[in-house]
Amino acid sequence: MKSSNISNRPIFPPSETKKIEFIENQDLQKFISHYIDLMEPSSVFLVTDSDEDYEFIRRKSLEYGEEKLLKKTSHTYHFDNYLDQARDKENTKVLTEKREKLPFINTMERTAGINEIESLMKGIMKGRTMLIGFFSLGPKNSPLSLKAVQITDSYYVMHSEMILYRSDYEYFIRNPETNFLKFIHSQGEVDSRKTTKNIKGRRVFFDLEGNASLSVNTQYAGNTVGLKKLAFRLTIKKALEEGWLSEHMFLMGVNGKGNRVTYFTGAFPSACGKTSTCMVPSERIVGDDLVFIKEKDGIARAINLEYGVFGIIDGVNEEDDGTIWDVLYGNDETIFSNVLINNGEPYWNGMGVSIPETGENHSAVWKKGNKDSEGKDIPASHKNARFTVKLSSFSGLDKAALDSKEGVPVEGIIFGGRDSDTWPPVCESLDWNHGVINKGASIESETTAASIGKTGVRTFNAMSIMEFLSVDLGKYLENYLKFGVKLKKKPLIFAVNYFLKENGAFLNEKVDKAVWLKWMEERVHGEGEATLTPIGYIPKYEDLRPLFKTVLQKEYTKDQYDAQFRIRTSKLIEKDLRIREVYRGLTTTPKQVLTELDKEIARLKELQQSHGEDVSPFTL
Ligand code: SPV
Ligand code: MN
Repeated sequence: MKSSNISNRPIFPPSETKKIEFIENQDLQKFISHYIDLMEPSSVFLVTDSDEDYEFIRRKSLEYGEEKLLKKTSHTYHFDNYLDQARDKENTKVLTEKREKLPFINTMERTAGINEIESLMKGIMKGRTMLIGFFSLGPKNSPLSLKAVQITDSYYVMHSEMILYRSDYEYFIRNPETNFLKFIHSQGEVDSRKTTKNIKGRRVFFDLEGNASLSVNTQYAGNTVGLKKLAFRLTIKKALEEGWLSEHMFLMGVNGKGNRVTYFTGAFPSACGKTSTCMVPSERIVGDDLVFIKEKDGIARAINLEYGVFGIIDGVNEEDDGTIWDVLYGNDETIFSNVLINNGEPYWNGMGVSIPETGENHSAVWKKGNKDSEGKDIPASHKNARFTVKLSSFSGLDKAALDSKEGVPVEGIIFGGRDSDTWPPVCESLDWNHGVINKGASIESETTAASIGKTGVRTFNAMSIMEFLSVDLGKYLENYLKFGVKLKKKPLIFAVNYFLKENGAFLNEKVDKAVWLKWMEERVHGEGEATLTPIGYIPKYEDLRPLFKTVLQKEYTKDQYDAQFRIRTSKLIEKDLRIREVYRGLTTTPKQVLTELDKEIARLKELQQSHGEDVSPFTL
């Protein structure tokens, strides 16, 4: 039955009528109808998987002015409003039935939330075209993937989504019963630069019940591109209900002995080395931000949900980030957002070349020394300026793993933090529970002087998921612990810390992570020795020295090893106590959490008594 009554509406041009008639999904028809009635667009455009539709969106974004061409015509740039440069925590809310209190989460009663945001959306698309995109979150035809529909009136948002995800209109035609995630977005009224005007009306709401996210009066991709962090809130809940993991993690292959490839996932808070780890030039990148991990036949298998990278550009320079640099200076399609534009070229802070003192940036026409309304210096590019590219632009891409329908087996999980005085550079947990609790659930990230005015302020960020959490943290951890029980072969869990300091100076170089990856890869295969400490296993000097030689052509000294791998007992006990305090305050904390933390504290105290405060790894 071709039952498309919505296609009779006058706002459907004949071309679009055909496209919608091919899809017989009743839920989809109702969904689209509802938002056409609410937002009152003057026209509708359905984005199929065709090259023509891709080109249409890209061209319209330029014509309308949300993006502009750079000198290299495969490159475009986009600005978000000066006040719309990042995720908006305050106006991001999870809608729950009875305004159920969820620790760490900004919740709101569902009906009130929907009424509030729908009243902001009323008639908001008048005179505009509603764009409707159909996507696969994960590889097409994979049992691990989910489907999603994005409604937006922003060509830039749709264009970004088409770079970052797989268009899958075909699937909706072939499977009329498909369940799908729903994303509804409007950028609202825009100014002459085509940036959102009504920032006060910005809202990002999650309707977990309705499997939907609604966002309005914003353009920043983290608030608008549905399949990215909006879907994440919905899939965290789904994973909890169904017993798998939806995580804020990269996915990469590490090349080992012979032709062995070992897959790792990794969760790090932002600016802690996540992107640069999965893009270490000698290894294989699969994805840099979001994975699903599911159990099959006792093995944990992971897919990258994305097809592209929405990466931080600040500080990307040729020496430290050769892989990204090559992409940004290549010819592939790229959107630069919130960077400085001068004479058709993009510039950003920390790029390692001199930056022009004038141009156009997120504050409009810019000159060095310009101040904002609060009297603060406006930087050439925003700290959260980004690049949007397809993963296929990266030379180190593991294409087979990216497209794998079954996902790749996860053999190691890495948790990273930013700690000047606790965790050593790399450490293997004692077992699954110890890794989940004392590594993942204990991540802290130190703020830098630049962002807060005071260094060393540690922010608790379990699994680097706290800003995206949509479920009770205790239940989330319980699911993680239970997931391990299902596995015949549990991935080893590691913690890394690239930010250890002594007398104010970093103890490691950025490139050292390449060595830690090789060590972890060997450990997965039972190779290499390790020293048992109260916090887990650390590498032996004799194993690291040859690795530094072969991987980095560096001489690694005993003194360096000694300084980097000391067990700083008091600092570690203080950290465990801080984490213990957080979990003690939650009613749903699984009992293993406090037990595991207590056991580690006891082991550290014992070591402190026998070996003193600051313990050299050579004495263990
Ligand atoms: C992050 O900040 O973790 C990102 C970018 O990946 S955003 O889309 O804003 O979440
Ligand atoms: Mn992220």
